[in-house]
Amino acid sequence: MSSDGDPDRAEISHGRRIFFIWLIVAGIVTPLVALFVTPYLPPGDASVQANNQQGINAILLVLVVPIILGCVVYVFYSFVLFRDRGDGRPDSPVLRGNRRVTVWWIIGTCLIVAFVVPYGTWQWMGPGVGSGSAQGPKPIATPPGETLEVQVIGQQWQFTYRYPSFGGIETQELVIPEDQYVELHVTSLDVNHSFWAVGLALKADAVNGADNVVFVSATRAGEFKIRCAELCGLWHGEMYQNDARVVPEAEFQTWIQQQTELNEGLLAYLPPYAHIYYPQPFYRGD
Ligand SMILES: [Cu+2]
Repeated sequence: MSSDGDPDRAEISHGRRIFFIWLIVAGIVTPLVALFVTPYLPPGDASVQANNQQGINAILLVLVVPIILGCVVYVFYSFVLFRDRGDGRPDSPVLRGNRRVTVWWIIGTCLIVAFVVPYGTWQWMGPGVGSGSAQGPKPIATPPGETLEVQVIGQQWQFTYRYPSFGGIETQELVIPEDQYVELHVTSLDVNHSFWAVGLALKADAVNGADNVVFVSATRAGEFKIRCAELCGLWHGEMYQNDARVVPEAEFQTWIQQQTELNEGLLAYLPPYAHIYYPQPFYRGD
């Protein structure tokens, strides 16, 4: 019996051909993606955390490209060879209960998961200081050395910032020094907001009564954007700041000095610095 007449053999030879086509295509495309696409992945390299996340995105992309190509090669192969030729014959060998395919499928997915889980856990909890996501009030991954504490207060509909090491002053603008670990304590005065500085790879829920800590070390001076990433009411869309700044240490000292002077008359009206605030019930409807 020829291989055409034996469905098992036909299956195997199609499988081999698909495998070799995939091997060639993936062998060419994957290195090209790794070389020319991954350097341009978000969120860039404006902070240690952004750099870290870009590395994670690069690895995941390089992992997924051969998988996607496997699907694409299979589909195109089927379009060409398994189309209905109108001669009444079955259009392809039936693939049902194929142990070899099943076993390789299970081994392949297990290997990927066995790599991704420890890798992700390491990136999250390892000494590389997490990946820029918020960790609640007691962070597991903490950065090396001294940190500058800055509080982010979400409120309808803006973010304000307090600097406890400078008398707890409150500012409208977020300015942080470059090359220094900043410990952001994110909270809210009212509804849920989400503090999102995409360029620095930071995202933290701002929740009333909660102190959500996230660390960042900006690698170069420049401006970055802040958005509220949680629908928080009528003017949610207005909760953005296009010119939050990373500045050199000396410039930061000058700026914080100016802010301290601006705060002189204001400090008496501010509540003492705390990690959470509750709105006072000035009025409660009956
Ligand atoms: Cu908001």
